[in-house]
Amino acid sequence: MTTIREATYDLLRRHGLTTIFGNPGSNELPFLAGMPEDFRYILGLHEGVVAGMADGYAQATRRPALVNLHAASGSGNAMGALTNAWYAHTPLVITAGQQVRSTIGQEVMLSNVDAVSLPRPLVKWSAEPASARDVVRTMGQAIHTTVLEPAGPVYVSIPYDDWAHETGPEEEHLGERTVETAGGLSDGQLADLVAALDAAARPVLVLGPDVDSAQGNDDAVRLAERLGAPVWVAPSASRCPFPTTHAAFRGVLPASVAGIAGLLAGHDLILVVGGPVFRYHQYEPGEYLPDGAALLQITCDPGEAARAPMGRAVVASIGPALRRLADAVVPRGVTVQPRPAAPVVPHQTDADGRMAPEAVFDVVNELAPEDAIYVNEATATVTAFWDRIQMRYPGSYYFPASGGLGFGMPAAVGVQLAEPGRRVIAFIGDGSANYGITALWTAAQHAIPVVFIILNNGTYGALRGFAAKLNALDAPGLDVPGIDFVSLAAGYGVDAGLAESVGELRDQVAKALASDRPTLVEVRISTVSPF
Ligand code: TZD
Ligand code: CA
Repeated sequence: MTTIREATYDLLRRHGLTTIFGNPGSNELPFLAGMPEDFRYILGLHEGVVAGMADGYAQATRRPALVNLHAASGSGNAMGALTNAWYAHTPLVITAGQQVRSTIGQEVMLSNVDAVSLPRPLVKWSAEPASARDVVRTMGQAIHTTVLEPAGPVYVSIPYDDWAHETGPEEEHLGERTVETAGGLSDGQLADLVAALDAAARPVLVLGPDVDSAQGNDDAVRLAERLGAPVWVAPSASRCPFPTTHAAFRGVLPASVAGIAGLLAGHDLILVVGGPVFRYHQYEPGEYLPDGAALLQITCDPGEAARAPMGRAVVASIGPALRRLADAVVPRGVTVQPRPAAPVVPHQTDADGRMAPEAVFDVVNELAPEDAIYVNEATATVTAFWDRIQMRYPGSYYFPASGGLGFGMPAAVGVQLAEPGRRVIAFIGDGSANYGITALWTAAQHAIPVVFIILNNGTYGALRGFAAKLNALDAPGLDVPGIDFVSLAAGYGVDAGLAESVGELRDQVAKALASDRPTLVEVRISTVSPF
């Protein structure tokens, strides 16, 4: 006899979903009891951290990840993290234990009342199987739905008395199913796009995060080189789609209407690939496009295509589209000159014992391996980061895709778990760190060797920048003094130290990179404007 529980594990195994990121409760125990030996369970101490670890893991593996949460309360704790997973197009199969079917209506303790509505609108699809005999098919539907383009989280609530039921003919063919997308450009669309690019006098590329998820980075380089076009990264960058060491790399566009139109002035064709048009943040109204410019967008997400305020959009799988465009455009034999080098900044502490963030990035860039992976959640210093940290390979950068804090520390753990052959270095602001601090414990327990660098300026630096812009400088709640991250790290079992000079920073980062355990380095930095 095969139970629904056994058949579900078998289905998960067939799809490679053998790592479970979770935080358990009573409703989940009947599924987890006797977990097969080829599965591993990664415990997170808060569901925001569980979802953030799974998000990092899924993005870095470019495969779906499995999450198991406790009913409504656990799911609720994960919701903030789902804002990031949703905008990152991260495939996550989130399961939540539900109370015994016959008792949900009584609203017994830890029942998930209206479970299907709970995670909306941050999931592509949510379900609670109508009977035990539909659990395995529903899980299959969840797995197929999460990866179909655009990928995104899905949610399944499962009453715990379902697991012990026997399977029957309903389950027989589920394991063999495959479901796939064939989202290519038609020949006519390709010819049209190529004609537009070839006809442009001064084209520019703007690349979004889905270029990196589709591993289209090399094709983006080829396309840029053949067109002789400069390359910008789309605003609010959550991944690095183009080598920052390439001469054509110009930086990350600012997240405002006026800022983007200003920087792209002079171009007659803006080709945006693998991202929304555009993920603006600070409200600086103005013309959406520079004078005389047309915009073409290629996105895998119909929602991104439909909601953009300008341009012609084509919905297609990013990898093949980029490859075919790069093959087809006429090489122009033009080489783009590199942008000016980042300004030199003194590498010393100021009178208050604070280091310039630029100096911290310089030291880490010098010591880190060339293929290091960066997770960034220090909000005011993002521009300095992109100016100074060199990233050459696909999968080198992760930032919260919707700006929801609490992603950085957990995602760093998930990415490092997915990429044991590369080192993950996480720059985390002293504000951001507190939303996901318990990820340190998981890193320590599994010896996941992330190098956490806490950039401590004692304040919500980005909000100070916004407060100045929004005439809100007297707003309360902008400072976070008095947090000792070295002690917090020690409390969760992570080796940690405070670097009080550039020399100490150098030593501690070198030591952290040599360690096979997680390490935290706290450094006091001066506050810079996020704009
Ligand atoms: N809560 C959550 C979950 N996400 C948010 N984005 C915010 C609050 C608001 N917020 C920002 O958008 S940036 C920021 C906050 C609180 C400050 C982060 O401070 P930090 O980094 O110390 O991590 P900086 O470099 O000092 O800005
Ligand atoms: Ca800060």
